[in-house]
Amino acid sequence: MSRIETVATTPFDDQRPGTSGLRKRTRVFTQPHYVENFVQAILDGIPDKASATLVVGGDGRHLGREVTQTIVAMAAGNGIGRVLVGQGGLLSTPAASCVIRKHGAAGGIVLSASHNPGGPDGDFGIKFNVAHGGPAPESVTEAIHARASGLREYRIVRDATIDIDTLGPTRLLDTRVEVIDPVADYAALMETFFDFEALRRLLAGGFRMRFDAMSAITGPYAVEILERRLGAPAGTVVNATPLPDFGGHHPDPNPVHAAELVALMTGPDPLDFAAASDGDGDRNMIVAPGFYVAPSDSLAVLAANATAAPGLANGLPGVARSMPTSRAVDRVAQALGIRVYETPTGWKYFANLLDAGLIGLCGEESAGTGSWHVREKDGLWAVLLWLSILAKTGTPADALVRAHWARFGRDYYTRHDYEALDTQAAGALTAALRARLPELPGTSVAGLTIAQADDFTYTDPVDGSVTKAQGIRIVFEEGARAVFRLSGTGTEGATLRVYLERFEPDPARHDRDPQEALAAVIAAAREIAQIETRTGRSAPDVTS
Ligand code: VG1
Ligand code: CO
Repeated sequence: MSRIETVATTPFDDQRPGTSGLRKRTRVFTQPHYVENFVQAILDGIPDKASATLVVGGDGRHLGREVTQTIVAMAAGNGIGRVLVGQGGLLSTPAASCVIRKHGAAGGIVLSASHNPGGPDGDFGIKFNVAHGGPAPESVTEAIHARASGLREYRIVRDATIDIDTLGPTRLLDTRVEVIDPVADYAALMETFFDFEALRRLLAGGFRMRFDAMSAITGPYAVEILERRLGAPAGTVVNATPLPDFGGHHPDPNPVHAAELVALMTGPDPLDFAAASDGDGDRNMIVAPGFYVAPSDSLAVLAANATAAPGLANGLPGVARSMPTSRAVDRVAQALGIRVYETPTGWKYFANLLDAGLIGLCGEESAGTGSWHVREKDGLWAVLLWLSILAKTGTPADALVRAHWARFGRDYYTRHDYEALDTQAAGALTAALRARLPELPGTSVAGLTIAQADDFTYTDPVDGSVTKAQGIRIVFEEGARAVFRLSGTGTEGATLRVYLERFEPDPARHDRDPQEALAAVIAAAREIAQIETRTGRSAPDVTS
């Protein structure tokens, strides 16, 4: 007989969620009580448990099935009224957001470390989303952290194994457990947002595309939507089966980790369009014939053409971008006469703006794009919006981007990541940079003149909350900018992200290699932050 057991435990000192949930090495999560402690801290924050619904699912990575079972057993142990579990423990991050909203859940737990590799030697993560479907705001993650830091016991139903592979409801003590189709609600939502008829016509008309699911969660979603509902030929979606170790790859859709797709598109016989998504399905990479479309440019192109989708047919009330995202979308907003909100990195800051109806589109330089339809970034949704625009305009993707640059100018953009740095050295680098901010304006570096230097503070226009120290901005007089911040999702040492951009209005100069076009900004950033002296690194580990 199943019964509720109260288990004594001691707190862990490292259960503070970062940019996107609690993300650690898999072997950190396999320590006895580690998962249970954090889950208890989440459940403790859910009010009216007996009438609450909790959503559970993840990207299919190693450990996901076991942790799904643990969460169901703990939800029952804590008297949660209803648990919706994605079949097989699967739910993409945007689908989890969709399910939470559609079924009026109190929240959802998403098991993913996003684009980080999976497996016993890879990473695992637990994210908590609140009732609006978006990532828990800082007030909630801080409360979870405080709770976890003092936790002495957790409640769990022992000897409970739920069949998470068979659709339908069962009971575990007083808790109703429903195993749901992970794709159905999401696919239905996409049918309401987009004109599937128009997309079907595009895909039936000889349009050639590829979607690389990178052996991660978007496979089943993309096969259902692109191939089954929209009629794209079988095989359009590649690496479509979610694997616990993502086939040994990094499920990160960028030109480094999706090199094959970029090679195909920049080779002699490119397709009309190619895209990829990350481990948990919230990021997107877009590749036009001949070139990779920088996420900041993609956001700007989508903003300029958003009305191609019925879900945005009334136009955008405003747009938002994370601070390090390039200012390309600002130029579109100015032309449209709408406002741009500049937020800290991380999707949680967009939810208030979306809830208040202030924006209809938002995005990040890290390949996240989204809208009001859920409260997460959404990889496949971005692909469908691109296809809607291509269908409506009849313009090839490469020509569309070039025409965009010709009209608005091009914001050359790149991000340099220095990974696995010594944590102290990275902290000292940013501290030294911060200390020098007042003296920088007016000085020249690598032929560029610094106009403004500050540390980004965000005041949420809806609830007035203030978030400080969100990235150091150096703005140059020459239309260029460098931003420095430390990653909040890494699992080894510190990662320094350096975001570099420069505006080029002249169409005759829109065909350059971004690294070359940005050479002066790159040199200036390296010098201002003393990157080589302080980290010992003469080049970034990842350039995207
Ligand atoms: C990174 C990105 C950020 C994104 C976050 C979660 O955070 O820079 O834009 O929102 O990952 O994305 P950081 O702190 O490492 O820079 V995902 O797809 O990992 O859920
Ligand atoms: Co992700």
